Amino acid sequence: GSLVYDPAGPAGSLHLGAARVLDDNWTGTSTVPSRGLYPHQWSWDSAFIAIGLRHLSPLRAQTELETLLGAQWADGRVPHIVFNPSVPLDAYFPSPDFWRSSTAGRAAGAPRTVQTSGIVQPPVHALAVWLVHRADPGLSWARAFLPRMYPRLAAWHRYLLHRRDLGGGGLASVVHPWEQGMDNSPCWDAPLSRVTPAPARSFRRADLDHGAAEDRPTDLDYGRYVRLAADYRDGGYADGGGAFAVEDPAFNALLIASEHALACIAQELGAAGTARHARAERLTAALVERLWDPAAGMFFCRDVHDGGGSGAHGTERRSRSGADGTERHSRSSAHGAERRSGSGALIRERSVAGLLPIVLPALPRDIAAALVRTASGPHFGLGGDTRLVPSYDLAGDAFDPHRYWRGPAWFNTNWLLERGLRLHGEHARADGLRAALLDTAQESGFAEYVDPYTGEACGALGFSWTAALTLDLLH
Ligand code: 9YW
Repeated sequence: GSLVYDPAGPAGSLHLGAARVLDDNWTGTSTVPSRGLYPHQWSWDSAFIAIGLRHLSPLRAQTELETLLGAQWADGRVPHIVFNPSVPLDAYFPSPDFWRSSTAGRAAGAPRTVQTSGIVQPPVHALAVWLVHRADPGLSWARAFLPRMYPRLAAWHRYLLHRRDLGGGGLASVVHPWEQGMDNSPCWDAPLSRVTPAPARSFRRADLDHGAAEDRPTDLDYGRYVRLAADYRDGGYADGGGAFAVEDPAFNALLIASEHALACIAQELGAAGTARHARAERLTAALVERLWDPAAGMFFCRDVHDGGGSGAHGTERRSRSGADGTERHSRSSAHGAERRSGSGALIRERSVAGLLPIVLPALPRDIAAALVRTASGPHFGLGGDTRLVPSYDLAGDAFDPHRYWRGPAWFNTNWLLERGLRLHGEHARADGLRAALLDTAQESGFAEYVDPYTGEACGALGFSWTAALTLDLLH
């Protein structure tokens, strides 16, 4: 059944608990994802946070997004981290002295006054701006929120659709695993295997001061993340030359959902939104054309730089990492010939990212229905074996229920699934997922991620987007 808001009842205490997390994590101009682990402002976190904050304080929600978009680069990119200058450099790695945005990013138009990273995160921002506006249109108009945000959001989408169409098929590519937001997803194992790791002694991981090593990415993963980011920086953050380029279904679905939101914002501002809605529909068609796999009943990533070697003869797969971070490599050709269209090859790993296009209104009905079947089947267990949908295939070789994006369930991806199920008329499944999200948020202390079977808390507690999306589900 649905929870009825009652300040004295269990939903009321959940509401208060979520509000307290967001208050504790508020800095005055934005919200940190987690006090200990992530002490700066993160891009897609802020979008999800604003979506929940609008129910508590529309002013704070607007400010959150204004702070983030205030750090936008002149080329349109919205950086994945905006650094808080009062936090010590060694509190988080990679720190501002690694990214060197104001010097290395000068040609790309990095801001002079604020330090940021040089990579991006999924573009949930136009959707967030639209939802925040709708929560209090009076305040929004009084502060000219939409007129100020619209040109920035339009430039952000322009950057992604023009500078990041590295595959030439109309979709945006990510150039680093951190950009897609699911840092150590098994989807990246094959494309990352071509990257020479930076030596472990050349950097110090601050994340291990806060999180259990067996719940986090391995040192080998980090070496490759550092190499890719350093090469991008040393090339002045120019796009097109990097070793890693992947078209991801979640990143692109969020871009398309945001393009629909941008159409609504344009209409609200008195312009015609039709061209943007039409573009979102064309992008939905491109997503299906390039990333949909009918046999698997889900979307896969496309490895733009896979020249065919591993694709034709089997993809390199990495088996579950041991607690000590050791890895074994094996070749597998179980899936046979790769389907190709244009550049690159599909990465046949089942990630929750491949279900998230369910948020798209223009998705063909048969594809939406297939996604619901896949989510409810043995690989993801929605409404069956799992409490919440895992980040990665329950039956996959690399599945690990506690290691970050290699199996645990996350609240943002489950919140997106809940929205998508509702959008496509799957109300009973959406209600079940909503109830499971609320219970798990409460029991886990607003954990960063949880064991998908048991709901056991992993990572940081008092995590901002978990609290924010809980609030959104309560309203
Ligand atoms: C890191 C802040 C970020 C999220 C990412 C998540 C993690 C940062 O935390 O990345 O240091 O690994 O993977 O999605 O935005 O919450």
